[in-house]
Amino acid sequence: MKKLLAPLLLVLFSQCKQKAAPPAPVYPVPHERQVAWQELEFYGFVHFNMNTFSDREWGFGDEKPEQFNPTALDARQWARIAKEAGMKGLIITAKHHDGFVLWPSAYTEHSVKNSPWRDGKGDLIQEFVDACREYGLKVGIYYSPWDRNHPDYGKPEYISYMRNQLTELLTNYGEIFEVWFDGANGGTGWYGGANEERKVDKLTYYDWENTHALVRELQPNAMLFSDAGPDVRWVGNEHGFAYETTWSNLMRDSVYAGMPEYSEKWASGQENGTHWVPAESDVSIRPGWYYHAYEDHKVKTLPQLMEIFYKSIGRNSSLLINFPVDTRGLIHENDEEAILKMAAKIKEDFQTNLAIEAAISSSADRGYGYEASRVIDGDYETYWTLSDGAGPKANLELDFGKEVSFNRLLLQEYTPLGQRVKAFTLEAEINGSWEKIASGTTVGYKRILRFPDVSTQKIRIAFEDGKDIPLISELGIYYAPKLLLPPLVEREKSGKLTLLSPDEGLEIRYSLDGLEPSELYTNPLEIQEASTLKVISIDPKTGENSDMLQKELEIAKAKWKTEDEKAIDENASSYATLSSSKIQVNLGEAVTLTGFTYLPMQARYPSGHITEFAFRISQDGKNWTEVASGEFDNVVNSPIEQEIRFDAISAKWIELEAIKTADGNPATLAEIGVLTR
Ligand code: FUL
Repeated sequence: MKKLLAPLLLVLFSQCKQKAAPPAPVYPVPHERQVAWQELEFYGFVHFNMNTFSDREWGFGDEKPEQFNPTALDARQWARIAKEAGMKGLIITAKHHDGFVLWPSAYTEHSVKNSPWRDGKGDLIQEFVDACREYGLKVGIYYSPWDRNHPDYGKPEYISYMRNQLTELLTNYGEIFEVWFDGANGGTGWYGGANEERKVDKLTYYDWENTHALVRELQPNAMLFSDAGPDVRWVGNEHGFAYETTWSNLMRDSVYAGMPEYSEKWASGQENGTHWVPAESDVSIRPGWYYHAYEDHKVKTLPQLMEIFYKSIGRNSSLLINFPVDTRGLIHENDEEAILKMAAKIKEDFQTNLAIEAAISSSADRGYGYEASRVIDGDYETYWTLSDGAGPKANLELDFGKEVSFNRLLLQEYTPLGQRVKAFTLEAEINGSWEKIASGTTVGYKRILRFPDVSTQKIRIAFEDGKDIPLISELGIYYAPKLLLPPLVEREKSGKLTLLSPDEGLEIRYSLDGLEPSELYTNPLEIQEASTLKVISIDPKTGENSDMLQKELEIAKAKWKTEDEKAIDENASSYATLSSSKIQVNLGEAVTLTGFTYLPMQARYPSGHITEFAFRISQDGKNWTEVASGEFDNVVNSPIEQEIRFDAISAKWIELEAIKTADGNPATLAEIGVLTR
């Protein structure tokens, strides 16, 4: 009898508990395809095309198909890495500004079909699609509207060419999740041999309305990307950073791809934007979008990648990280290592949602089906909200039942009914009173706040302002373990040494005498002598420490003088141009030298790398003795600090002469230094 009663009661009970109708939307709201896309959050870019082989970022359009010749291309390697990194899709540069196409298009000869790769029988889009499907990744296509190769670029005929190619791409390769139209339009190009500048009216030339309509017809679920949307918009920078306040709403009719002032005025979205056009943050894992061997040492570090994660996905944006696939046709080992470290750290930071174990209550709710507990049920489709007309203000309160420590708050709005929240605050109950811990403005699809560790039993999230009643789908409270990496070391010309912690709340210990790093670092140090720095970061909570970093510090450059201070300012990003092919430095006193160092220019587009040199010393700045000469072998591909040693000799002056530079341009130099040990 008892057995029957329970289910019966449950049925009766649930019948009296009717779920009220959902609130009315706050417009604009996303289209279904946008809702599905938003859940992807993280996907990858593959920049691989003619530029990979011409070693350029923007090829001129006069390259030859024969140049396209990867030696070990394996799209499955790209897909495997993307999958392991937690990405949900990949977007490939089917055609970049130089016009070369990765598939055997019927409409051009400037294609893989005339390249030596796979004897001209290859179809890289097909290989890419097959690899993505095998790994369960969505497929996206980047197609550059600007074409520096095509003779008709700038004329109406080119628009037909572009649409023909889009038709090939969007009919022959199955489902495409995003079509990426670049806003870059430079002007000059080869244009079938015309070698001239061609300007187009970016607003009207591409007849976007009909070009978009074609994409819609062929791929109704594909998201259309450009600065202006219509489905997803550019975030306005190539750092991978969205904004503290990021609206998915956009004044769409006021923007167009490639327009001036887009980044400053429009990119963060507008509270009263007329259309739903969420942001996508794109960034390359290296400085360049395309592969250049000289950037092998410039792959983004884990702290940089985590900063990108928190400032994109954590700020109501999707994240698109680019792999510049190398000339072999593979993602470089350094890039793979970096992205997998990032994936592991994201996993670690969001391992355990402490909110799930908490008792949750709210200042008000809309009744059955919309209670506070909906924010911790792990189901995005259910949400906590208020009665109609209740306004934007309300609180959620969590009682963990015991003291817990955390440093991350994650919130998600139920965006299918519009983005609403304009201001919220996280408070913790400390010694019986509520203290403000952190606050934010917009939430949107996902918002993550980072703050120093807090230990408490109770927290409150106060929604303070919004466009209407808040609809909160999910809430997470996490303890992200410290980024236990060695501190960053910064030196100034004066000798001042600053050690920077890779994360909040870490302790730094160091030594300058070659012994174990035991001294607690509190303030910058003044280091004049050559010394061996050993340094570690320690998490005082766990007692764990990072790997140790050892760095040989040279004598400070405080007394040094030269004609262009940028060569001795200890700043790798500044550089001096050597007008007379020489640089002379007065060391201010006699120093026993055992060698010198040369850091090549570190800019994104460097010039004047020194490949042949002579190095001289002097006691008076007049009479010079040559102590070394030779080559910097691999300085173009690997512009890292070069060290040249010679027999110990005392000097008051040094001189470096550039006998030859890699590109014949005047020699440049980020930094010159000496070795004294
Ligand atoms: C930019 C292009 O000019 C770059 O080469 C790259 O493709 C990047 C994703 O978009 O606008």
